[in-house]
Amino acid sequence: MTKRKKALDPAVRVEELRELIRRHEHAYYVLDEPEVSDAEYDALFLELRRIEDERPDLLMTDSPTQRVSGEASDQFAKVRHRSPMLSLQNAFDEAEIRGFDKRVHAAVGDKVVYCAELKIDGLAISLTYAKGRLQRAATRGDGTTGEDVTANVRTIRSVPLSVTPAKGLPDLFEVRGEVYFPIAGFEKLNREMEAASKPRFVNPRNTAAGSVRQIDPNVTASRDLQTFMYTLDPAGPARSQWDVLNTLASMGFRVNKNRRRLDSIDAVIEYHAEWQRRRGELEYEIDGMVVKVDGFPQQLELGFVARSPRWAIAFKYAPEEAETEVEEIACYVGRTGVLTPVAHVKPVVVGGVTIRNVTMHNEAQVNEKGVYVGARVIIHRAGDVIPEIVSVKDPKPGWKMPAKCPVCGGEVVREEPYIAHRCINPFCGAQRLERVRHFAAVMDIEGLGYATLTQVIDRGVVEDPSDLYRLSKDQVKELDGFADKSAQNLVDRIAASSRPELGRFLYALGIPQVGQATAQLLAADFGSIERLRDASEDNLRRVDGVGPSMAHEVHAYFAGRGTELVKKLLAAGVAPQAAEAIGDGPLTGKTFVFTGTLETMSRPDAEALVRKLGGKAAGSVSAKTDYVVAGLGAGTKLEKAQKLKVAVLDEDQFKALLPK
Ligand code: 0OX
Repeated sequence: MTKRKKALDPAVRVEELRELIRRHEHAYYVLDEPEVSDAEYDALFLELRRIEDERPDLLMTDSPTQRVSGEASDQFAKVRHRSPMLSLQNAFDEAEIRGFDKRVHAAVGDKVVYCAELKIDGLAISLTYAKGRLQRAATRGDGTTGEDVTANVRTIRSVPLSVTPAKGLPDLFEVRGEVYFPIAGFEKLNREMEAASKPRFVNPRNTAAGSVRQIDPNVTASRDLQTFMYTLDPAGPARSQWDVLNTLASMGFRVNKNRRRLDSIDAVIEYHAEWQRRRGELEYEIDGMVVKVDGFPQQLELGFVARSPRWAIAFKYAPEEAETEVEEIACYVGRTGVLTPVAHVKPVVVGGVTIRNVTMHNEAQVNEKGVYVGARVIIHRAGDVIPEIVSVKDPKPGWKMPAKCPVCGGEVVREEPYIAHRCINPFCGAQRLERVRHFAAVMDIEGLGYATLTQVIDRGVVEDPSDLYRLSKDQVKELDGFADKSAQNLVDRIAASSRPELGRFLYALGIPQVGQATAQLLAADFGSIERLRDASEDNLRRVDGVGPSMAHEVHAYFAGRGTELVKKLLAAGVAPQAAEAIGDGPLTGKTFVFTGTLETMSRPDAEALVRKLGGKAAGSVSAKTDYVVAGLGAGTKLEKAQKLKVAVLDEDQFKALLPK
């Protein structure tokens, strides 16, 4: 029956299809809640395009098929904004935001409600609608005059090409907001650039701006840009900023859901701090919070200074990117002898922290980025993430790892197929120091930092971790920074660590490729250090979660230096406690992987809990994983879980699985 209707009345069917497609695009791109599968959507789209091809008379510019038009102007026309696009004053700390609040109260009296929005680090755009149709999209430009980027902005799927204006809006109205590049899309684009040996894009903001100013709208369309809208002019039925946001959402614009109406500056400060902590969860970058006096009557009373409203302020977060200069590229030697290049840079504040050193992975990475001494570089650091050089002003490849170990002068080799360069001298002082430091850190021996370890190693009193247990109070007392009591305390703390759980002990040994999770698996499976030491490679390989190369490394470790070290540790009184065999419990048979930071417990504690309850805690996500528990800042493991369709739990859902 539908078929006949289609055939008989294309004009009706075209409208029906457009309506359906618009609804699905809104659900998908604006609400993030698709109602139909991609295939169903594609079928509708194709049907519409076929009819329009056959009946050009039915074609309309606001049809969903018309996001990319064939034509592109090679220059953007200048357009004058109907009213200037405002800029915002900034507050960089609590004192400044309190100053803003004081000024607001002084002008409008006691009762003020603020509308707090995340400040999207994108580029501002203006959309003009005439009789409900998108007529023009323009960049901010200098605030008075921008560029006409209509052809490009039309390709952004969350920008409605036509809308039903809210009651009370005139024929012509304007919507303003932000265009941004979602972080995942940005990273994907950079992976594609790298694969094509092209330079990476520096950051999502610049890339979004570049994408909107493309000559060819097809390029813009391929970039999957997104939007959040926040201004409606005139405001129609709205009486406050809060109303504006709701009105925009009801007309089909994409509006950020992370917004709040707050009745005190203390609440604003708290909300700002909350998003400073949580900013890593977002799929876009924010550089602060925009705090707006909510009510229009009060906004009117406050008015403007120059181009900035006195009723709004950007309450900023510390910038996450900064430019500086590379002064030296040094190499650090780790406990397995791997050399890691570190760029020493002119100190610069990024994300609120002073950065002096930026670690790179290996020689290949230094050269892919083109880092050299004297290079101007952009450094990025977000939240707790390790700082990284994201781009180099005038990149030059050609940096080389030293041929000799910078610490012991030993030979440096690169063993194919590994990318890393290693110092192969087992007596290298740096490796020794790092091995002992790793052991002390894993065994939780407080007060054994680099300063103390360097001294005991330089004096030759400590050669390997077992020597720690032979240190006397008198030997420690001789070291810088120790007196009688503190020396005794350190000796006591070392002695107190001598009955470690087997898994912790294995991890502390520093066996190549054996991280915390693998160490626990091995401990649970073999139950004693002796059984593990004597295990064959085949026997190791059969442990769930231990791959062939790991099994090889463990076996090689005990065939080499490992057995001797373990013997010395046992002789020095260290007695690893047999791990509790994985027993029965509420989590028996379930494998968990933790990623990101949990709020109420540490990751090792959460893993220990899983094991105690009969489950397994693994280090990486595979088809065998039952649950991925995602904390704050969860990254690639979460992506992998989604790809493999593994159940993802947040911290509360994880805790709900535990016995009360
Ligand atoms: C943003 C953002 C920028 C409009 C009128 C005064 C301030 N980057 O997310 N600007 C505004 O508001 C302007 N709100 C925002 N959320």
